[in-house]
Amino acid sequence: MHFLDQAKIFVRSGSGGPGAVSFRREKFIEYGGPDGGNGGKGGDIIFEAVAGLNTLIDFRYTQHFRAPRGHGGSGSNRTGAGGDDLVIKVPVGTQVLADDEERTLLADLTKVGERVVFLRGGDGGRGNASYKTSTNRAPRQHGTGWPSDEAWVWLRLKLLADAGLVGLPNAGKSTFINQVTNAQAKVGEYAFTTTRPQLGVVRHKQREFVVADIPGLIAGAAEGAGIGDRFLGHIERCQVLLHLVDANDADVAESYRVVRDELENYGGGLLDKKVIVALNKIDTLDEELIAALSAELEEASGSPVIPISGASGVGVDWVLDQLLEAIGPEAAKVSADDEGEDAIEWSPL
Ligand SMILES: Nc1nc2c(ncn2[C@@H]2O[C@H](COP(=O)(O)OP(=O)(O)OP(=O)(O)O)[C@@H](O)[C@H]2O)c(=O)[nH]1
Ligand SMILES: [Mg+2]
Repeated sequence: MHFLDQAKIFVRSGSGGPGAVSFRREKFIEYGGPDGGNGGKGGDIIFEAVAGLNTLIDFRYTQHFRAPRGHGGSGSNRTGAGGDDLVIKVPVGTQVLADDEERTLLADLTKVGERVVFLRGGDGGRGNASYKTSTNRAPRQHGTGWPSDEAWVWLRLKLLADAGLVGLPNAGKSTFINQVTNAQAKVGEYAFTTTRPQLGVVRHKQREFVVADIPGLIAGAAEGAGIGDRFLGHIERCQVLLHLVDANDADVAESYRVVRDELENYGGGLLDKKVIVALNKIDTLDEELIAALSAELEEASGSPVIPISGASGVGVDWVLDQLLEAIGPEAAKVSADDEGEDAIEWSPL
């Protein structure tokens, strides 16, 4: 199975229909004038962000999108019918990028219902009637219609999560998301159990926010080591990061720094985000060690450290409080009778 978070597609707007060459011929009217109508406009290519889509999987099966051309004009000054616009529905959080070296950002669809006219259809050509002048009363001239526009583009989906989980492989990220949401992320005692991002919705204190679990980071991830850093794009828009450090690591300060270094190498403002640091798996330690390791980690990170156990749930509410505070008013309110948890299924395929 492949994780599909980007797709390359071809789009082409419709060309304009040709203008008509036609002359009016009626019984008893001696000289009919030119009456060729204009061609219709070709269809636009429009991207629309819609709710209920979480992947770009559909674009694996359909890669070519062509809007219909405009119809030709006809006699009696009839304008040709326009080609229908082709609306391409994409998940919220989809970006449209040029197929060039820089992957120039061409469109960014961040809200449900947002529409971008990406390629305009060609205008219809003029019919011969519109070329009539005082000196040329019977023009045979007409426009052939404006050409269509086409492009290969990349679609890239960035998950829109409020909080992102980061840490080394095995830090307990997936266990944590399973504890606080009803996402069913795979947990394993080996590195890189998680190979694709997973979203879960947290409901806490009658508020709701989305957490993203991503694959673990290791030194050199920015250069492609491990699963690399390509999933970090998914947390670029998070309000806050939750950085989990496994208390059983040989050097928790070093574990912390390795991940911070990769965030820095990746860039994208990840290092400047609010971060909540938690010492995880404290169910395996005694009080004294927890205090000592927390102090070490506090010194390394320069921020308060919350000791937790994602597996047993100890300290988890405290973390959620902090996340909620960091996210602020963005976290939607839910009514009391709507308590319960949902997972947004990120289906890979
Ligand atoms: N004792 C204890 N073990 C934990 C805790 N959280 C996770 N584990 C174990 O640590 C291992 C790794 O957990 P995962 O949740 O898969 O870790 P991850 O950070 O998602 O790992 P990757 O997806 O590989 O990056 C598993 O064997 C878990 O059972 C915890 O709070 N306490
Ligand atoms: Mg995992």
